[in-house]
Amino acid sequence: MTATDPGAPRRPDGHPSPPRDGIVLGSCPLDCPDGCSWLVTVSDGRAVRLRGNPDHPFTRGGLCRKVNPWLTMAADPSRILEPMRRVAPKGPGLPVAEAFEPITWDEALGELATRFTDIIDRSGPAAIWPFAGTGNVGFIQGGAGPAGARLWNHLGVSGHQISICSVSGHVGMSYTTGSAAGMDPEDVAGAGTIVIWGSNTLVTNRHLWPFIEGARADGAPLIVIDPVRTRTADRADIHIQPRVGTDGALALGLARAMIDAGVVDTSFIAARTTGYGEFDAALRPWTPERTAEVCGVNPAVVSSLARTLAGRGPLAIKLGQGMQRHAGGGQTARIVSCLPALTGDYGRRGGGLVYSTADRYRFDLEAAGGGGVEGRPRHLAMTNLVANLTTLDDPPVEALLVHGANPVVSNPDTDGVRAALSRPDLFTAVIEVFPTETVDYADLVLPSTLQHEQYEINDSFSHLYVSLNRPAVDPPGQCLPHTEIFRRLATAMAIDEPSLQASDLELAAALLDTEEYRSAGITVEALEERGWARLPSSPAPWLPFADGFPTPSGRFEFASDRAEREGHGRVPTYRPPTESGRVTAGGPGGAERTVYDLVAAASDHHVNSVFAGTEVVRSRTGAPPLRINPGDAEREGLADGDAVDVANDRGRFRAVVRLDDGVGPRTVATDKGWWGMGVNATVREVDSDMGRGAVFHDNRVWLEPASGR
Ligand SMILES: Nc1nc2c(c(=O)[nH]1)N[C@H]1C(S)=C(S)[C@@H](COP(=O)(O)OP(=O)(O)OC[C@H]3O[C@@H](n4cnc5c(=O)[nH]c(N)nc54)[C@H](O)[C@@H]3O)O[C@H]1N2
Ligand SMILES: Nc1nc2c(c(=O)[nH]1)N[C@H]1C(S)=C(S)[C@@H](COP(=O)(O)OP(=O)(O)OC[C@H]3O[C@@H](n4cnc5c(=O)[nH]c(N)nc54)[C@H](O)[C@@H]3O)O[C@H]1N2
Ligand code: SF4
Ligand SMILES: [Mo]
Repeated sequence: MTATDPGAPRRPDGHPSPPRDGIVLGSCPLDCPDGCSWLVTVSDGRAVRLRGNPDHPFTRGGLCRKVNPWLTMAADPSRILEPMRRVAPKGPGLPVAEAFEPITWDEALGELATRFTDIIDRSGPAAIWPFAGTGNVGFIQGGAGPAGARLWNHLGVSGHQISICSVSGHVGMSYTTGSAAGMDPEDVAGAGTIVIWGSNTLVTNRHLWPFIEGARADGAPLIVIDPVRTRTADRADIHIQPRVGTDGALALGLARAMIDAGVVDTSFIAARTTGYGEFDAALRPWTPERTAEVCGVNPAVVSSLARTLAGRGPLAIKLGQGMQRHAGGGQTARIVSCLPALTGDYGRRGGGLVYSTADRYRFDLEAAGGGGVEGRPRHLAMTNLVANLTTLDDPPVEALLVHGANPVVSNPDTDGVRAALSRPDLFTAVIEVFPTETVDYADLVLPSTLQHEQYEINDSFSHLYVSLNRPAVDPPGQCLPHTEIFRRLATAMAIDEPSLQASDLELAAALLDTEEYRSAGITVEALEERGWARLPSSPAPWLPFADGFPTPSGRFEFASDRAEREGHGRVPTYRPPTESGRVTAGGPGGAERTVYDLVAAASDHHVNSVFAGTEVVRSRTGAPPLRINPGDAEREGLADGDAVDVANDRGRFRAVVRLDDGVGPRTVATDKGWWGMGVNATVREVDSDMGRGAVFHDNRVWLEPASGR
């Protein structure tokens, strides 16, 4: 690999300029479990090729169709290349060139500094809300890590909780196993039976697939539980299609059926778990018949699936993020996590649960972020954007600094988000790469670098390696990395605090400055050389619960005192979807209309809304689809290719009908992340049961032929 020349010219962010020719090691920063390691080929100072790292044990060479055209998308003609100030009213409709005027960095940061200083003097720092999303989940530039954290801690602004993705499942599992990291995903290759539960793994976690196929080659059956026959479900040996949001009931029914069939591991249960008797008692009402009725499946399916799960060990369950985006999402994850405890597979290699390995990384976030967030005046959840902007006082939010987030597309309640961002007394600065629908509401736009132009440390939530990404090329136009924007903002605010000027390398070194990383020799220098390293917290073979569970009792907790104290019951319980029972809704003119469960999950073409407005993606995607089963379409008088308005009493969006017999009855499916679609206009801004997660797939809609408007 090409080494950095210490005498090379410096970039605006203080890094030595990258070599003009060679191969530079990096990593994908997107919010995708796979956390790929990549190689950028640089020729004459230009990035000419991006490919997966063949030496990385999880990436194994290929990237994915979303990211393969990265370099072309990064050079899209719509890329924002200079700071801009609004000159037209906020809202959609105007091209960037008419809505904004270009300004210099000094002008932009001068204006931002004046605004922040005035707000702090008038209302206190809590009136400023740094709103970070998952556009880049790295630990230096990304929302997940300390981008800006030193400045925010110094100022004491409102804290920000990234609650939009997977928090409900994390909290749910914290009551049973004590950790969302249930096994090494690579060990799925040794599983005896595999369940993919509410995840479109082939599309959303494709680098796990070879490990799944490895187990299948040795005879492991693959069961997929999803209300939609996705590409992943299509490859399964058994596909179970429960009603949307009823997985908690299904898991309780399966648990009871396993116990009744006498196929549970009684010695594991006695030696390693607590609260089994209470759990068993709570399961009694969940007969196969009742379970089947709630979930809309055949009772025989429940009994036979229970036997299959306990049949050929060890049992590995890949739990999707999608299935916890429901009112009862936390409880569902909690219940499903009980199944490998019943089969005694948490102690066995190849068994357990795959959800997220993120908490194995154990970076020193406090050192890198200049302290913890405890000192912040309040903590605002990303998923409560509308409520936080419209109901908070003492003080109200007066300024938003958005980065790596696109709330007009990604947050629930699109109409509410638009109205809240239009508040005349709200100042909004957006650090972006592209002119998103959120940029339509920005007062100031600051141009950001992309991963191959910046320095970054990355984790993954599906493997156990840390990655370091070196800048391969200089930034285009006037784009700057987040870190440099925050350093310059501190200077513009006349804050004389040396730690706010720390370089990216110093921030990286601070993250890795723990006993665990030091003693394993994992330093910035070592990572710059190789690009990635196995986590010292989890050396292979990694059996997370071999020495006990990180719960208060040290055992797997079927019953939990802490869950009871925190209002979630001692034993897991089923919480039905928010809108269950609503089979018709009042349409226009008071007419009763059939309602459908709407699932808007990952698209094959983009990760959330990142790059979704580029020419490459637009040329591949056409119009947003609404997939519906032919029987339901016929009843609605809809044919393939018809435009349809999808609506409920919260909002509406337009899509094109795609007949798909893999979509269950009274269910419709589309994708998240489309630009200009507005699917989340129909989603409620309401907290799930645990961790303030969103309820994207807990949503009922009716259909109207688009010609009706
Ligand atoms: N290609 C691509 N990959 C991605 C992403 C992307 O946008 N595009 N996004 C990334 C991100 S941010 C995340 S968090 C992950 C998420 O990836 P996944 O964990 O796969 O989650 P989703 O895509 O939300 O939904 C997965 C599946 O859950 C199903 N589902 C919905 N409701 C229910 C239910 O009630 N029960 C059951 N059993 N299934 C249900 C949907 O039909 C869908 O097939 O993927 C990441 N990877
Ligand atoms: N209906 C429905 N809605 C969903 C979901 C669902 O399943 N269904 N899933 C939810 C999930 S799992 C998630 S994680 C959220 C994601 O929601 P958000 O956190 O809002 O993430 P994105 O929509 O991907 O927007 C990220 C923005 O970051 C920008 N960006 C990318 N890289 C960089 C960078 O390096 N620097 C800067 N400054 N900007 C960058 C992109 O251009 C993009 O506009 O969406 C949620 N929304
Ligand atoms: S989006 Fe996921 S699969 Fe694609 S390159 Fe990035 S980490 Fe790998
Ligand atoms: Mo996510």
